[in-house]
Amino acid sequence: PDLDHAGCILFWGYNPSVSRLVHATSTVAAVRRGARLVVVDPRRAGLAGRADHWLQVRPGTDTALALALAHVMIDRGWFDEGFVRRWTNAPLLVRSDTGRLLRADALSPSGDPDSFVAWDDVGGVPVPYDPAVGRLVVDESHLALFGAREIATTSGAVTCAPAFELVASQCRAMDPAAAEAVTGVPASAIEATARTLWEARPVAFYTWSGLEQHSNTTQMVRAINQLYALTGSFDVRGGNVGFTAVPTNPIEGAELLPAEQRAKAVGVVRRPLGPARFEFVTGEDVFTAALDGDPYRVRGFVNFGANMVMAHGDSARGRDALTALDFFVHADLFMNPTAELADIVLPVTSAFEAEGLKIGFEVSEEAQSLVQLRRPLVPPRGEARSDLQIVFALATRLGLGEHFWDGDLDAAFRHQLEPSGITLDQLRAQPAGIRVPISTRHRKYAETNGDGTPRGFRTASRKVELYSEVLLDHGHPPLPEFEEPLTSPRSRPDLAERFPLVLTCAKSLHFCETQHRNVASLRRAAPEPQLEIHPGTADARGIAAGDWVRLETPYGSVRARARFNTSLDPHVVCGQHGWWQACAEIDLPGYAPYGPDSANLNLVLRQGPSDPVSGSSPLRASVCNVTRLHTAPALAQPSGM
Ligand SMILES: Nc1nc2c(c(=O)[nH]1)N[C@H]1C(S)=C(S)[C@@H](COP(=O)(O)OP(=O)(O)OC[C@H]3O[C@@H](n4cnc5c(=O)[nH]c(N)nc54)[C@H](O)[C@@H]3O)O[C@H]1N2
Ligand SMILES: Nc1nc2c(c(=O)[nH]1)N[C@H]1C(S)=C(S)[C@@H](COP(=O)(O)OP(=O)(O)OC[C@H]3O[C@@H](n4cnc5c(=O)[nH]c(N)nc54)[C@H](O)[C@@H]3O)O[C@H]1N2
Ligand SMILES: [Mo]
Repeated sequence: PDLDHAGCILFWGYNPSVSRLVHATSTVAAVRRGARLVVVDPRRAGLAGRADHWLQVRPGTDTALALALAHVMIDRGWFDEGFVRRWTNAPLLVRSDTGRLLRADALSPSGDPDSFVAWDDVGGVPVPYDPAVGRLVVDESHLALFGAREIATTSGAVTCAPAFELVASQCRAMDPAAAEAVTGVPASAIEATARTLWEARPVAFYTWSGLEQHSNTTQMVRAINQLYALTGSFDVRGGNVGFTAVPTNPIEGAELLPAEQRAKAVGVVRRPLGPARFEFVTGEDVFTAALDGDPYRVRGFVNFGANMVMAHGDSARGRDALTALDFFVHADLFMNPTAELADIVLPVTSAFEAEGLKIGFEVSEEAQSLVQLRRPLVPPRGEARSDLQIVFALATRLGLGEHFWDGDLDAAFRHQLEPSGITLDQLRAQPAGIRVPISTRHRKYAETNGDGTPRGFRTASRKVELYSEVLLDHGHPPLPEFEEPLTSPRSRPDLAERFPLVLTCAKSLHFCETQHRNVASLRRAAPEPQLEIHPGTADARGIAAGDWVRLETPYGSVRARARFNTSLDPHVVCGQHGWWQACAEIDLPGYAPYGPDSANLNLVLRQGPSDPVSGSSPLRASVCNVTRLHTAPALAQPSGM
């Protein structure tokens, strides 16, 4: 998000006041200069208090809200028609018989099977769109966006409609009144927000964890991106901009992985469009592979600092999965509950004990131009080595030295930096970093390739695919549609009586994820795990502010201290994950990762039912209940960590 130039900032499931202060600072400055701010969050957290519109959405129902906003914008004509016609697949015709996009070879035997078809409203004829050329033969302003037509195909008449007609009717079904019933956000607030998004363009938006941990995350994020496409703000100044990167040599080695190895990625069969496509695996798929041998038994695991059992849903299953491995190596700074399960623990240096090269800092053009080689501030302790040193040493011993500069880290850095024009020696001499002049280019999709065709987007149609044939072909809805979160009281009426509340979670200001509870200065500020709860909800359960409570889900219970939050919906509570570590210095206890006295939120959450496209786990919209804990908790003693 180009916050410095945005007319309107939209934060959706993102609280930079906790998670990314540089974004929060820029946003406050933007608001001061008159930018509008929209925050979508079940909690009135951070900048929500300063927002023009704070939309208090019920956890996991964000798709409905995005569809309703899009409906208002389409209905009022508040959308960037030029962008939608020219750069999205909105005008391309969709066949009502198959749901697929109409191809030119359906119109005549000589038609190109790779060309799509739009309807020319001026000429009254179908016109082909060849993605290889990237332009139509008629001006885009002639194309129909609405309505349905009988199109004569080689196999008879087929009713076809422009993709945008289908988008519009899908959104119409979730008008503000319908969305209010689903999300809890008043229809009037939806109308007013749609107006702001349109009138205060360009819109810069950001989403993060609030939307990542749901059973319907993919469609949710698609719905928001669809809304964003309507604003036409993509890659314009003040919108979401692909800032130019300092030129470097690629070092990922993606080309070294042969296709037959890629095909073995755990999860690629179940979710071919998901993370496995990019050589990532989900925790759920790793645990299933290790425990059930599906798709094959994972036997070995090398883990650089992921606290798997604490960070993923179903911690006990995570422990079983890691225990089932033949060989498990974990590299970390601390003996966390995951490291405890490893055969070998490799001690790593902290960021302050090793050199770190960072090329570009993402958040703005200025930040992107900075290259820094941060020097170690203190020498490493004991046998600790940096992650890179460990990787390079392992690779060399495995006979892969030729791909790792024979273990020479400096040589690797030099290679990476070469196109930047900056040398390693210059960086070592200037630890504050060196700026490489870069200039931001906007609307790069409209630039021309060497062959004269427009660059467009990296999709089959080279357009923003509002209507996704790729998803359709994989058995998913081609347009974003609302699905109730699969673990909520509404989707699980069988559980709703015992577990009437919705549990979500958020990051802690003081700690990063499962870390840092051992740091006295931080732990003093946040000594115990907290559960945010509405005072009325607490009162009905005999809970006073600061009481220890038992948070129950169908899978068990964990403890936390009640913290009252009057701005919460009375049906929603918000927990914190990551509590296990003790702080010996100020004598504050640790908490068992498993068992009845645990404070580990992920012990009582599950990895499924996960998002069918991405595999995202439903950690943020779970049925739960809260009761008062009457007995003093028996806590683990502070250990030396
Ligand atoms: N201090 C600190 N900073 C961090 C981290 C940390 O642990 N501590 N972690 C880092 C990491 S790894 C990440 S990924 C980022 C994440 O950064 P953020 O995305 O900002 O993290 P969260 O606070 O988890 O979630 C953001 C907001 O989403 C809201 N939310 C919860 N459920 C829903 C929902 O269903 N819909 C919507 N719209 N909102 C919802 C929460 O109330 C919260 O205010 O932060 C990074 N920065
Ligand atoms: N319920 C619930 N679960 C969540 C989340 C949530 O919001 N709610 N958030 C999710 C998110 S967004 C994320 S990113 C994950 C985070 O989960 P993890 O990836 O496990 O992240 P951390 O707990 O920050 O760090 C794990 C370990 O890394 C070690 N470490 C720190 N620095 C280094 C280093 O330089 N090298 C090495 N090798 N190790 C290091 C730390 O000591 C720590 O033990 O958790 C996820 N789990
Ligand atoms: Mo994260």
